[in-house]
Amino acid sequence: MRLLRKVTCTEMEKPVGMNALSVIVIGKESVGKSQLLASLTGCNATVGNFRGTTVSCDCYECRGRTFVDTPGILRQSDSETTRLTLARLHASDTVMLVAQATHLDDDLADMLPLAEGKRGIVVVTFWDKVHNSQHAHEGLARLARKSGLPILPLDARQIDAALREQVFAALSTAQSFPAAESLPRVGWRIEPALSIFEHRWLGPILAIAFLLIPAIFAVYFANWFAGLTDGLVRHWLLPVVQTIQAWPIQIDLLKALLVGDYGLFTMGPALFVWAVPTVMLYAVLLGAYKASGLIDRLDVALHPLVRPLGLSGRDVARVVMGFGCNVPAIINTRSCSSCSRGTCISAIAFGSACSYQLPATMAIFAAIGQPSLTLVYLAYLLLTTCVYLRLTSPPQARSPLNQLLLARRGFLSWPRPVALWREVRGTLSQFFLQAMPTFLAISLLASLLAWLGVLPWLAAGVAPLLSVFRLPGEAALPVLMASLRKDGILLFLGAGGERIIPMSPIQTLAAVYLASVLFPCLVTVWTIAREQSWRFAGRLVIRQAVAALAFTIVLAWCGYWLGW
Ligand SMILES: Nc1nc2c(ncn2[C@@H]2O[C@H](COP(=O)(O)OP(=O)(O)OP(=O)(O)O)[C@@H](O)[C@H]2O)c(=O)[nH]1
Ligand SMILES: [Mg+2]
Repeated sequence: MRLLRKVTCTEMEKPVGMNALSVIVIGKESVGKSQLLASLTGCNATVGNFRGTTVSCDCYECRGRTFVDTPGILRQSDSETTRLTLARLHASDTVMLVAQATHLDDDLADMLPLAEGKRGIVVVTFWDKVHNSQHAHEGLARLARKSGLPILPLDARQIDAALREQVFAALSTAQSFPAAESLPRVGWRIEPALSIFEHRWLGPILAIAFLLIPAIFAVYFANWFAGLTDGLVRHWLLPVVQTIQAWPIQIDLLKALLVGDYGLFTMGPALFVWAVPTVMLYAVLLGAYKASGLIDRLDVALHPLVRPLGLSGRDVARVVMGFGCNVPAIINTRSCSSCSRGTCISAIAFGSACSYQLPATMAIFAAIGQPSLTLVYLAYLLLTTCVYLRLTSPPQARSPLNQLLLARRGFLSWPRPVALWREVRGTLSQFFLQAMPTFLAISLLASLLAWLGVLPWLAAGVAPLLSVFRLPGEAALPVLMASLRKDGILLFLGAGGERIIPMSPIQTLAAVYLASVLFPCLVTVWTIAREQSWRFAGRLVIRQAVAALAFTIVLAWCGYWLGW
């Protein structure tokens, strides 16, 4: 089948309602809207067994129709995604209402009022979970008769040619949605089986263990991979670097940008040796959690633990996602409630040690012969992130009245390779297409600042202040560089990779901690400003810097008094 074309359809810029052949696909979270579109039309919609997988209205053209895939609606939520979907819905006329067969009465009662008066059809997904009994078919037939609507039960993952034709035919005979109260109820409700994650004590313990697995894997995998490839990559690049270094002095700036101390070829290998494998590993592991629906269970189990920090259980997955790359994680906060979204963004900016930050940190500790300091660093990062959130989150976000907003418990399933690949591809494309170009621009900016002498000049100004943290003045440059790009932490080793700043283990720990949390990297700041506002980003940066300075003083002096 011909692949459907994804068309630009950002936010509210295109009035969908003006196109008579446009179809808006709405439904609660995780009812299978994107899967339905993918199977129906061959498009690459983002599908995942994870609430809030679709975070923007995405449009696809197929057979002369424009399908608008929307983020799931959570009636009680004021999330950005729910607001976006409702606004889209009001601007459109043909609606494909997707309801989950297992909770058909609830879905219709909640969703029909939103579509009332518009024309459309009802697609009932997860039909495979309903016993294909005569009773079920009679229930649906009664519903179709009373409502006058085309109602199509199906398994959205398996749509054959005949079923596809039925759906398209139904769309061309779309009818007006009646009032929900006028419809009979089918009378069944099917809940997924309870799992160990619902156990009062074991649930949270297991959930924490599952969330730590990606970090532990990332630490070992990144170390192993870097050990294997670092020398090789630098060896391959050597002839290029030597050629550029031999260029005439007149193109000094270009040389600085490419092979200077902070140039693309000098620091670039770290990107491919450390960051890319870590991002990929996170994408695969989290993708498996998401595609199986496990992450939802983890969110529910962790909600009581993170609520006192101003986070909701739903936010935890985004914070973990930030360990791969902060950019997709921050974009994904769109489906957080507005009450906890700001706190979730703060948690990512402060506590999610991204794939540049964590491997660079590990490289420093490995170089001073203290690789186990990575665990101390992570423990202190976790502790201070919790304190920071507790102190800065709004009181209403910490209220015990804040219940976890989930329409229902999802079904667990083995992650199918195709679903896993979609997850991985989504994260990687956000990393390579959104984070990477900005990162490269920032790398060039950092080289330019270094070439102009601005960075060394600033570092010289900041150096004396570092005595407050018991750090040598030379640590100023890596700290400043890491404020622009997190792999700046590697400068504690010098450009050649050998350790040049003599510091004790506790000083190294304090220096690396300060460099990693003083400011979020520029790519993260830019993404936060785009998602929220420059004012929000500015306040977050100042707040984070104050907290980072205070936590570093505590670390440095406690370590000193304890004789570390
Ligand atoms: N068993 C079964 N699973 C389904 C069906 N439809 C979708 N799924 C699975 O349910 C999960 C959620 O599907 P999505 O298409 O991402 O749901 P969505 O409604 O787009 O979710 P959001 O965009 O997050 O609101 C995926 O793992 C799908 O493979 C179905 O008919 N039967
Ligand atoms: Mg979706």
